[in-house]
Amino acid sequence: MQLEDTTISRLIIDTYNKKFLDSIMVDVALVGAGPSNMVAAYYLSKAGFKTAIFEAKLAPGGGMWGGGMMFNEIVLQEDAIPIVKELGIGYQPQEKGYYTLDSIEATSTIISKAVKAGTRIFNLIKVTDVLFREENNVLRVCGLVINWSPVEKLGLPVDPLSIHASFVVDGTGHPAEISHTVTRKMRTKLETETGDVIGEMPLWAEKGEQFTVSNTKEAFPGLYVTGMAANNTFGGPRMGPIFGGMLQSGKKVAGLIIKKLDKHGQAHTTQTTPKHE
Ligand code: 48F
Repeated sequence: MQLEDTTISRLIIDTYNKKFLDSIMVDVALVGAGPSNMVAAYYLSKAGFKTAIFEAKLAPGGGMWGGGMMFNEIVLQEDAIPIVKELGIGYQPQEKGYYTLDSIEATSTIISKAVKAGTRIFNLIKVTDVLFREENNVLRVCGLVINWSPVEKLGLPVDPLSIHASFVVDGTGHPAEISHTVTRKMRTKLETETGDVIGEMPLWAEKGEQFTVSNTKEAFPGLYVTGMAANNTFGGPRMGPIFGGMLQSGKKVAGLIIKKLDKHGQAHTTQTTPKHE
């Protein structure tokens, strides 16, 4: 077979454009490809909703690859094992209901499962802002404003593009970037105790894990928070390299959104993303 350079380029440009165009209106747009958002995306896609993740970095996976202090193993508690089993990640039972997972296997499997379920992951794209509209006298987040990460990094004066979504999920981890954007730019209050991003507390594994799941909820009409972004937004300790709460938070946020999408019949499309399973 003779290889033509221009055919290779055309195929890349053509297939990327189709994929991107098919994702400018989605049911759920998730910001950040960390473990919580990827688990959320897996369940949303599995339920048939059109789901896209926008990730600023080259590699999806967020803070899961590095385990604890670059020892690439993570710890999980018993409660999260059903999710690990469903995703097909290998795990080692240890003492007293603790489990360890190879962080490379865990991260790569979650990415693969989300994509194979139909999630589109767009890497190297930074979410810089949200779209908002007034619906029945209520302000609501209804999409994302995106740009290439290098454009943002270099500070180039290039205007962004927009994505419309029925729901947006802030899974940006510790910075809770989208919650901050909403309070800073929309000059409005979040559904937190103070109306603002409350802020993350120091490390306490047990409480951090509990809070990250209970803090997983709608922070503003149309905007949900998951993972560490939930603890920063609603206030709660960080938990360090134990990841059960992240997986449970992702599953919870997917369930909350699925209920709303089902109730309001808001799905833009039936899933048009090809499934690879
Ligand atoms: O931080 P991250 O892994 O989020 P998470 O799902 O998991 C937290 C754990 O990894 C760990 C922990 C558990 O003990 O505390 O930290 O809450 O992943 C967040 C992802 O969001 C991306 C970022 O590059 C990372 O991959 N991200 C952050 N801001 C943006 C973004 C943005 N504005 N646009 C696109 N991606």
